[in-house]
Amino acid sequence: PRRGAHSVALVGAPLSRGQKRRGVDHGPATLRAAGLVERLAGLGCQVHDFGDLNFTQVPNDELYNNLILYPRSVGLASQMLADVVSRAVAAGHRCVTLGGDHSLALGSISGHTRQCPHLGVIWVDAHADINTPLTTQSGSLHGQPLSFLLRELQNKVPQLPGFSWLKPCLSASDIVYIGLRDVDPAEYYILKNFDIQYFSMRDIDRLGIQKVMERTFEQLMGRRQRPIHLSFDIDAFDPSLAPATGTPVLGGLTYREGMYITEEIHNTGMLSAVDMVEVNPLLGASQEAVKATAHLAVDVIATCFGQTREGAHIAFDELPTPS
Ligand code: NNH
Ligand code: MN
Ligand code: MN
Ligand code: MN
Repeated sequence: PRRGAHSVALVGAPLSRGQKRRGVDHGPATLRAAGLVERLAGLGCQVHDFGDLNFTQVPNDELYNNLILYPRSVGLASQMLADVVSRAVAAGHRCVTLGGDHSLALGSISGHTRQCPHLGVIWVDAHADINTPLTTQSGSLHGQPLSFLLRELQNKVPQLPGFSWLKPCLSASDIVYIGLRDVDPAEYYILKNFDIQYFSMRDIDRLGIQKVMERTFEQLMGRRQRPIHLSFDIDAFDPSLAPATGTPVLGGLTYREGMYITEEIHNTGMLSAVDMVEVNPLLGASQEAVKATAHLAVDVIATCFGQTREGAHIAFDELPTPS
């Protein structure tokens, strides 16, 4: 491979049972159609496309506790994804998971920690996704994945059907949020009570994105370098930029803030896995709206792997000489 090039595994995870809107299972196809593979290849990455996982709905997947939707289907899909992500990372690839809804982070982070037990998570999202099955108001598992992964919360989280394979693998100090602006009361209690580092949109307004990234790396890598798992919910962006998503919230990231976040993450050299989630091609007001959202998601991923705004990632080390 060329100097500085990355070996990138792509895993499509067309999971939609973690939320209620139709269409998010078409996310992987939409991101591929937006030219993801070609963009990564153009950056000099070696792309290993693992294709899309085949998630079958588990029959008789009844509500848990009269509220939680499709626990067995989400549990099984995440278990399958965990195995693939673990294998991809073990084979030496950076692993990109294409969602699908955000409940897939149960699988991608679990699988990643099997190979990298001390990784740090950067969770870019309008939402905190840390409700427990006992605090969720929606019943949707995409609003809950971090509660299952956090060691500190285990005595507050019931065992769901389909989740027996899952072991908590993160500590509160391993997570940094960026972009929050729609946090439920119980989630806010958890963030404060367990001292989880977060940078809300208000914090980005106050500090600027540069300080936010400095403090993010100080939190995660201040003591020692460690692999990074970036879990990127496209709804972190302002809905004017990313309209094709299930739960848009006003006042999100600008394009420049999004690119700065991923440029800085790439520059650490420690990025090991990425989730790109919640792109839903059935929810754009127009075909253009869907294309804009997908293209933005591809820009995020490409920037993670070396695309920059100031010049080429691959060094051009000699100018042609006239003969
Ligand atoms: N907090 C809400 C819930 O628990 C909304 C979660 N929706 C998301 N998360 N899109 O990223 O369901
Ligand atoms: Mn999310
Ligand atoms: Mn979200
Ligand atoms: Mn690089």
